[in-house]
Amino acid sequence: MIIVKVGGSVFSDKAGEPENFDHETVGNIAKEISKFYPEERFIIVHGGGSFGHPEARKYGIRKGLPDEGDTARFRMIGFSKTHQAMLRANAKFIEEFLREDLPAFSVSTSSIFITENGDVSYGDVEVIERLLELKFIPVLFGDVSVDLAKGIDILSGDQIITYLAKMLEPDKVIFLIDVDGIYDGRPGEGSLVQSLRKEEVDALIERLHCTSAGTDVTGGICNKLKEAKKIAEHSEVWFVNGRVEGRLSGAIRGDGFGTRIV
Ligand code: ATP
Ligand code: IP8
Repeated sequence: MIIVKVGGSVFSDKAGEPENFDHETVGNIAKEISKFYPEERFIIVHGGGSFGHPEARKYGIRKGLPDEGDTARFRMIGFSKTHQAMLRANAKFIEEFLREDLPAFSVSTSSIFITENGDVSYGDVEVIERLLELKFIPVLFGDVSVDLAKGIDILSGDQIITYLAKMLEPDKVIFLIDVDGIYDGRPGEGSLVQSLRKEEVDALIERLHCTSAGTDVTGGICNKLKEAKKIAEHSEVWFVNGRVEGRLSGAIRGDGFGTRIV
């Protein structure tokens, strides 16, 4: 089984208009997956992109829920609105997969996970396991979450994958991002790291300037690397360019162009 994370920067322009969606790119991703399905099983997790991040930021969801008052009501409305924005992104994903005759099925993240300070503290993966047995392609997404410490928070798609990797031991986890892989430095400036051992990840994180860009509320590339290090305890991890046709197929086959963490 392979888990594919479709980054928000792949299916939308985070700096662009709210809720912009790149149908062509997601359609191509579905086409690539259809070449390997049903012999290979897949779980798809997509990020927030221009759907979840602007709403989460506007309503200060990561600050949690105060006991009462106007701010509490404001955040609760924002909690629901952020989730609705993610449901709209998710519906677009499912449509593109169905168009390719792939039985994608939406699994609402906030209904099966509870967090504590943004990390999964409880997750019910039973329905995901059953869907996989039945050859469905479960499609989860970065979402809002009920949080044991803060009342509410955001659960990043990257954190979801770490939990799923621990519970389901996939053969491979593939992160689709909008650049060719992980760079030792800024993308385009530093060199592309084609192969990395999990023991080398911390040193790379230290060398990078890890301020998250624009509207991102979940920590950008360094959060991804931190999670990738944990995931690498359970499976091989790839970072490839999700906007370039053929790169996902390469990572699925194992001879792809990008960054491989073992
Ligand atoms: P989302 O969190 O919405 O799902 P995402 O998974 O696409 O988004 P980002 O958090 O946007 O991922 O992180 C990917 C971005 O990180 C790329 O757009 C890339 O330009 C940027 N980036 C910054 N530094 C690096 C680096 N050293 N190597 C690779 N990408 C980097
Ligand atoms: O883009 C964030 O998920 P991510 C989800 O995978 C929201 O980090 C709602 C902002």
